[in-house]
Amino acid sequence: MTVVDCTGFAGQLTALAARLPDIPRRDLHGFLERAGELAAELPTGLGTLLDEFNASGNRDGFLGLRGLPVDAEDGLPPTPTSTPAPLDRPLLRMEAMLAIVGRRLGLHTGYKELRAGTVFHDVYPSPNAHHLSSETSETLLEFHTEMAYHVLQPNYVLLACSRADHERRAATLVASIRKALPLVSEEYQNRLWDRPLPCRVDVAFRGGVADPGAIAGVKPLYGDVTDPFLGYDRELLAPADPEDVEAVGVLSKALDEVTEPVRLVPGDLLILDNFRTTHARTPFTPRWDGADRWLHRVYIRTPRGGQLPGGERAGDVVTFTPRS
Ligand SMILES: O=C(O)CCC(=O)C(=O)O
Ligand SMILES: [Fe+2]
Repeated sequence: MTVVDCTGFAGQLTALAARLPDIPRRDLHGFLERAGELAAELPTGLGTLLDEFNASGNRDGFLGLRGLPVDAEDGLPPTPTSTPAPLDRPLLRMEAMLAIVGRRLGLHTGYKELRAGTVFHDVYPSPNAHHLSSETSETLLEFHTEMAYHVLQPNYVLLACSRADHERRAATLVASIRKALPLVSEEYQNRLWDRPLPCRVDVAFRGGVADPGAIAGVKPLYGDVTDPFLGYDRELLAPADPEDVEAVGVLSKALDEVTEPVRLVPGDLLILDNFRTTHARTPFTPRWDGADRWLHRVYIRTPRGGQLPGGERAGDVVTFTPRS
């Protein structure tokens, strides 16, 4: 598993974070521009790791950073119960890490229809969450490639942890196509190759319609034949042709077989290669006591896969066009 101990960098990272504006949401473009400057000053060992991951990825499809500077439990506000965060909320340390690490990789992106187009998301359990929502807790959040159905799909999903669940039971599951592909026979690979399958979209992108159905087309495998990209969503992908159903079933099983669990603890930052993996989260039990699991999330776009057509800045908000 690709988890890197960053405790040795904590002093330098704390010093970098201190040079960021204290109220990130007041001028988010300015905040992320500053983060971009600081990203160039990351300790060489860490900066190089990020650059290498960005250039070629790895077999696991993720990079975990452990031991980053995090707010102490007694200095942390209660876990949120609503979204988006107030505009005047002071910068948290894990948000600072998402800003700087994210800028080393690419451009933070807001999605207009999702969480009011905000860029920094709080991920926390919510009672009665929709079963497809990151706010679920006692049910499994099934495998999904984030916004696989969106033309401007993010290249990376970054999750940073301020609080774990009380029992430290929740695991973020990651399945990598580089590991799963050899388990899929050539016949099924060919079936899934460059073939857009009907795909539903998440609730935020349904335009207020309860169920618009499969309005997108998602290719499970595409890109470079020897090192393909993956688009896989266990809930939303809706193949209709029996041969497609069978091939998706084989891919699905292969992904299960190579799944790696990551239990995020405070000070962890997980970088998911969203073009080569699918991710999930196992159940946990919230106590609704203000100290429930609390992650921070950002989406990063890079030039890979044509995700930056031109002229973008970190912090831009994009609108939905389904893949077809
Ligand atoms: O809670 C987690 O570990 C992951 C949730 C998730 O899939 C997300 O926030 O995108
Ligand atoms: Fe997700």
